[in-house]
Amino acid sequence: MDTTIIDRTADYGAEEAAMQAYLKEGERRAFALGNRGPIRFTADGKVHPDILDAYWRCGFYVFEGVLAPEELADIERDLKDILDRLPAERGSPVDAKGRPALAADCKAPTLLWSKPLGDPFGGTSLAMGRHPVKMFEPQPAADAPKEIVYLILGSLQFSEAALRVYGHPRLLAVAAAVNGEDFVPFNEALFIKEPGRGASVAWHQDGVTHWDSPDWDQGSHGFNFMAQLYGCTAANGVWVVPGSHKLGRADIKAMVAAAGTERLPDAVPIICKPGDVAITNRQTVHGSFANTSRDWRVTVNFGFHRRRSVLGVKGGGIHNAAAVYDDDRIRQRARVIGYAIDARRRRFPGEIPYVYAPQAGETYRWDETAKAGMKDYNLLDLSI
Ligand SMILES: O=C(O)CCC(=O)C(=O)O
Repeated sequence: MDTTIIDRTADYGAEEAAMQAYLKEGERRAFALGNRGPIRFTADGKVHPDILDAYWRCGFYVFEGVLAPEELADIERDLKDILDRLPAERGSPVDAKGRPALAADCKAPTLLWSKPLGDPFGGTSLAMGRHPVKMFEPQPAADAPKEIVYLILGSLQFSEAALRVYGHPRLLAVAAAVNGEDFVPFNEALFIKEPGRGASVAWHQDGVTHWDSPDWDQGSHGFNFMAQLYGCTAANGVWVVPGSHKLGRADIKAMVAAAGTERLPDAVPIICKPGDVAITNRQTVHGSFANTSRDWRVTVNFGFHRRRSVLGVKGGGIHNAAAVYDDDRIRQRARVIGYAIDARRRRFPGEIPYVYAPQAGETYRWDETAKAGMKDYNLLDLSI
C-alpha cells in the first residue's frame, strides 16, 4: 500500500494549536518513561525482569523491532485484501466490486463502523458505558465516505499473517511472564486508523468483571499486544495514563472535567516504528484521538488473560454472549494458539516455536479443516 501520497487534510479546528502542542509534549514525556526496547531474556531464558518492572510500573511497554520487514509485508498483503473486500457500505452483502463482502456471513460481531473522524462510543451507554466522555470530532474532508470501518473483530479468521503474529514465540513468552504459563486468550482485532478518517476510541478502561473482586490487582483484566504495521505516532496512536492500571476504576468524567479538556495532562502516547509491538495493561485509562494526521495506523491487536481471571467467571458480555467460562470453553478458544504456533512454524521454519504449556503433548495442525473451523471463532472470546 502506498502510504506516502495521502493528503486528506483535516484538523482540530479551533483546538488545532492546543492539540499540536499536546502531541509534542506527550511525545517528549513518553520517551522519558524508560519503558521501551527489544524483548530481552536472562541467561536462563526468562523475560528480563527490568522489562516486567517497567511494564508493571507504567502499564505499558514498547517492544522494538519484533516483526521483520518480511512479516510486515505479509500483514500488509492481507490488509489490502481485507480493505478490498469490505462491504460497499454498512450492511451491504457485497463489496465495491460486487463480490460477497468480508464477514457478510459471520454471526459473530466483526466490522465496527463510524463516521470519519467520529467517536462512536464516547458518551454513550454502548459497551456498558465504559467510554463516558465524547471525544472532539473533527470535520472530515467533503469527499470522505459517510462511514468507514475502523475496527475488525475476530480478525484472525481474515488474516493468516495476523494469526502468525499471534503465535510469535517471543511475544507468547512475554504473555507467560505476565499472566503465567497457563495464560488464556482474550480476543483479537485490527484497528485501522486511516489518515483523515480514522475514528477516536474515547478514554476508557477495558475490564468489566473484576473491579470489585476481593483479590483484584493490577493484572486482573489482562493485557493487549498492539503490533504496528506502519508504526504509530502521537497523532494516530493509543494514549495511556501511566500507572492508572494500579488505581482501580477511574472516574474518567471527573478527570476530563478537572483538566477542562479531553487532552488528559498525564497521558502519554505509545510511539512505535513499523514492527514494534506494545503491550498495554487493559486496566490503564487509555484511548486514541481521531486521526487527522497524514499517517496510517494499523494495529494487529490481541490480548491474553490469567487463567484464574477467567475460569469459573461469568464473562462481561461486551464481545459476545455472557457465559460462565469453564475449562472446556477455555480449551476450545485456546485452540487458536495451537493453530497460530503451527502456522508460524510453517512460514518461519528457522524459528524455535513456542511451547504453550496447557497444550503440551497435543498436536495442532494449521490445515484446511483448521481454517474452516476459524469461521466465527470469536463467538468464544473470553471477554472479562
Ligand atoms: O487502538 C486503539 O485506538 C484503541 C485500542 C484500545 O482501546 C484497546 O485495545 O483496548
